[in-house]
Amino acid sequence: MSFSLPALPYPADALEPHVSAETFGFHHGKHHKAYVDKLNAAIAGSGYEGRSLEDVILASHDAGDTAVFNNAAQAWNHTFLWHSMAPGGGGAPTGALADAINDRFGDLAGFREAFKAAAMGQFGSGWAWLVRTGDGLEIVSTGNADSPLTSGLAPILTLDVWEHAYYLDYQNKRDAYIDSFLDHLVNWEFAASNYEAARIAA
Ligand code: MN3
Repeated sequence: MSFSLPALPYPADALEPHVSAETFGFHHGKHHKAYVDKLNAAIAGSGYEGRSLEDVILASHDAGDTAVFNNAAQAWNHTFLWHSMAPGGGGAPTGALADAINDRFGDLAGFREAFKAAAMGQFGSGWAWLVRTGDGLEIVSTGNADSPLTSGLAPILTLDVWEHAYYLDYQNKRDAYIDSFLDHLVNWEFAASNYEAARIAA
């Protein structure tokens, strides 16, 4: 049994003009697909076959199997990214997640500033994340394929800051891409469900 490329949770043009269908054609149809295909090739006939994607990420990280880890983590990160965005997204969180954001960052503007700083500050390729720690929220960035899962952190929300995520729509303007994500795309319902699941697990 092998991993398959999940469908986007919305049509490829649903996030226009903030993320174009052309970007999704490459980012989902080529990049994400390549991570899944390379992962399947790398684990064929190995002890990783038949395990969950999360298990493969953690086990390959522990074992130092870089090719398996990089493709497994990138497969997971991209699926999480698609769900971190939604048509008509942005706006403000509600409920327990909103309370936790206010506790940690003062207010939504404080969260926005800290998230943007992490996404801008990631040198080269990587990811910005809102994560649940043992007792609260934190913003972290990871390089290349790296995942908060290997640090025992529960992802709540992510943004891909590899150039392939934004170059067609924003060229070198990573700051404008991050602003679009925060203003128009964040899927706060997805974030709230991840926060609640992590709260129960903690
Ligand atoms: Mn990407």
